[in-house]
Amino acid sequence: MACLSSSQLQKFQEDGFLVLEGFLSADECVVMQQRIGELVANMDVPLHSRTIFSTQDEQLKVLDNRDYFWNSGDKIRFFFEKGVFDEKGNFLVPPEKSINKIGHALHAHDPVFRSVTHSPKVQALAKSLGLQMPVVVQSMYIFKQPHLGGEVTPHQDATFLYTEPLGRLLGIWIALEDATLENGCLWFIPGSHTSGVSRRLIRAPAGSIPVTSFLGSEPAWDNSLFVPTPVQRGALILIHGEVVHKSEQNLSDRSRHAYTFHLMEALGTVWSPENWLQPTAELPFPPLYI
Ligand code: AKG
Repeated sequence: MACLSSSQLQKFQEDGFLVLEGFLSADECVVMQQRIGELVANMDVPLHSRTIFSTQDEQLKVLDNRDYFWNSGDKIRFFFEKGVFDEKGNFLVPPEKSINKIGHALHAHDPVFRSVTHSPKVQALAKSLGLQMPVVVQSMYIFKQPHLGGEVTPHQDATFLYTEPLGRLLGIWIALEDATLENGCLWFIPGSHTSGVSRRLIRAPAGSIPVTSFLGSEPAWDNSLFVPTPVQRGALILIHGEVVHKSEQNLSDRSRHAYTFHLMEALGTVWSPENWLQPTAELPFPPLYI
């Protein structure tokens, strides 16, 4: 299952994404969801760090304590949906229904997510894609909460995780619950990964405000070009770093949990020193093959 056939490889090269249904079993999904339940039950986010993650008005809009987000690359941190706090930062909805995502180093610090990320199945998949020295650059658990889960506006992942040369970034997105048209499945523009990157998020030198800015702008993509990609629980979607994709708001009463992480082929690749996310002394990007 984890080894791609030549027709799957060809489809990935043509479309810039590929669905692998049944990559994980329902039981494997439940283990991750239960672990997230424990992390959320023990979550302690100080009032001043209650940070809203939204891609609605701009791709990355962080309110309140910006450092809480920008320094989360080597930590496990919690980010919230819009409208879940009162003006003092108290929860207006149950905390477990308020989280947009957890990021960005579950793969390094949590044993359950480390084990899935480095599992033999994922390693075999990376090998069949020809990756020689893949490293894990980040991970996220995305909740897409019922009624509250915000949209993720059209983007290319390399906008945020830029490499030279391009073409070295791969997203692995695993549905832990069925992802449907109603609860906010992913949508892709097939073949949109071949024309470079429209914009880049650049980290400003330390101490500067704003902390980041965009070079270039996201084109106004024609909505009719996007193809919905509903998948069942346990499906894995391979996402080329430059393919344009999005997900819509979840207006349904069912959540759409997903675990996602990004790999970079480190051989012959330069990770941009201007990326918001940088390897740190505490957490250099871990090799996938361990
Ligand atoms: C990303 O992580 O780049 C995504 O686009 C994920 C969007 C989603 O899970 O809704």
